[in-house]
Amino acid sequence: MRIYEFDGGANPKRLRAFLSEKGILDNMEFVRLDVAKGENRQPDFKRKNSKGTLPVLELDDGTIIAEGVAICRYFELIHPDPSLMGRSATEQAIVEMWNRRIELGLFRCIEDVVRNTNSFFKDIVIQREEVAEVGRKAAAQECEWLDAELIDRRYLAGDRFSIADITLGAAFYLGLASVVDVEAGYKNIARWHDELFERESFKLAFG
Ligand SMILES: N[C@@H](CCC(=O)N[C@@H](CS)C(=O)NCC(=O)O)C(=O)O
Repeated sequence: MRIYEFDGGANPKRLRAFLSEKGILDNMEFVRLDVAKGENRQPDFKRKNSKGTLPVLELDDGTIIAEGVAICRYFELIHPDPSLMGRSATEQAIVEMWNRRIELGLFRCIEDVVRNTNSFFKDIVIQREEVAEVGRKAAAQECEWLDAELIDRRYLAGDRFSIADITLGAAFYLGLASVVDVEAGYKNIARWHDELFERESFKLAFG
C-alpha cells in the first residue's frame, strides 16, 4: 500500500502522527506530490482522487481512500491497538464528537486564516482578508470554549489519548499559536499543548 502526501500539509501530518502512534509509520510507502507545482491537480492524480486533496491511501488492489479521517478509520480497523478512535459504541461516539468539534471548529478557523494570508496559497485559492479576519475571531471564540472544557481533562475525549488530540496537534502545526496567543490567554490549552508535544508522534509529525 502507498500513501500520497504533501510535505508540509497539516492533513498528511495528522495521518503521519496517527500511524506513528499505531507503530506502523515505517511500514508505509510514501509518495510526495508538489502542491506548489500543482502535481495533485494533474489528470493522473485526479483519476485517483478527483478532489486533488492529500493524503490519499492506495491499497495493493488499487482501491483509493481519500480524506484523512477515513484513512485513519481504515488503519484503526486493521491495527486496533492502541485504540485511537474508541472501542465501545460510547467511546467511539465520544471520540468522533471531539474529533469533529476540533476539525470543523478550530482547525477550520486556522485553515481559513492560513489559506487567505499565506503567500504559498496565492496562486492556489482566491485570498480574501475578510475571511481571514472572521477565522481569527472565530478561533479566539473556539479557544475560549475549549479552554473551559479542558479544565479537568487531560485529553480531549476524556482520560484516553485519541485522534481528536492529533487533530488539535495538527491545528497547532498549521499555526494556531500564531493566530491566537494560547500561552497568554488559555492556560488549559497551553498545558495540553506542553504535555502532548512531548509525545514522539507529535515531535515526528508536527515538530
Ligand atoms: N478534508 C480533507 C482535506 C485535505 C486537504 O485539504 N489537504 C491539503 C493539504 S493539507 C491539500 O491537499 N491541499 C492541496 C489542494 O487543495 O490543492 C482531508 O481531511 O483529507
